[in-house]
Amino acid sequence: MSIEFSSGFAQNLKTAELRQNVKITLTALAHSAVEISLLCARGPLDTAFGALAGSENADGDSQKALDVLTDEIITAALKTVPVAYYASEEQDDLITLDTSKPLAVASDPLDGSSNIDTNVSIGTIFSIFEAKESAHASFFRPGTEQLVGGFFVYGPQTSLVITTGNGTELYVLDRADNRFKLAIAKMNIVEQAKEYAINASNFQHWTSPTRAYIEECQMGKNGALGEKQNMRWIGSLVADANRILMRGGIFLYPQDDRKGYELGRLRLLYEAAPVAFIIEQAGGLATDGTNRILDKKLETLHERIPFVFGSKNQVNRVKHHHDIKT
Ligand code: AFP
Repeated sequence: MSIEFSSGFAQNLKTAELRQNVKITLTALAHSAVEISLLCARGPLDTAFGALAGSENADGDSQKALDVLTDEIITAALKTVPVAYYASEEQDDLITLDTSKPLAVASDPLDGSSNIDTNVSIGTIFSIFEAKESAHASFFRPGTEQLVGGFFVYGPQTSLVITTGNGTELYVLDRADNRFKLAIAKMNIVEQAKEYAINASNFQHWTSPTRAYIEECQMGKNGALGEKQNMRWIGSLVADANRILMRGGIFLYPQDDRKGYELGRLRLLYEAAPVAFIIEQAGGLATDGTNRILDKKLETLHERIPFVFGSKNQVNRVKHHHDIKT
């Protein structure tokens, strides 16, 4: 298994040594992704599939057996590469692997896992930083300091969407020779599309700027947007993000007044920050409704953040509704 990196891949990273360490780490993650994709593809043929692990992760979500298994697969892979620290959605605390190594990796090993039984696309999200003097210092920093943001999608295609801050690339696993091959060298999100994604069942809990924007979408050609807007909600961040990268649109998981959702649902370190990096590098925007996600410094390991991303004009329209509210 290997990744056929593009000739320009990671050229913006400061040294050849750093580029090499990043490539080695990505290749190990890609090995894990192939293994995870095979587990997902076996579906209910595998007894562990979709079963509850009987535990909760640090965020209080119930863990599926596959959540735990994928975390073990990734931890084992990271032990073999130049990674000092690992932060996982599935672990309460940071994991120290080898303090002499130069990188730190954060990951949601199986995002969208509550969809496992339904056979829709799910994925692994990750972020790579340069390691600092401690595990804490390596992750408690703004997303602008990421070296790499990426996610694997386990769907009809097993793919890798990735950025090192030099544009966003798409690689697809060619199972004929077990290699991730470059499919799109420069992903480009259109500035305006006619699609929006939100879990509309939370309508009664939203703040007024979110309601105002979604009402505009629902009004279609009779509202301020002047055109019919289509809605999509997969409930799997990687799948919704992948669609927006391919054909534009907007994704919102805003804060709402349900207990525990005061900052939305998605986690900053291993969901919002890497996806925001990818989206910006593809020409889109990623905010918490108003402020740029990548400028937000991590304050608690599993903290959440309201997350709005996608086509520039649409994300700016959401900001407009927040600005006029304040
Ligand atoms: P799971 O990993 O528990 O399935 O959560 C998926 C997720 O974090 C993200 O991938 C989705 O966008 C979001 O939750 C869906 O949340 P709702 O179920 O509240 O719509």
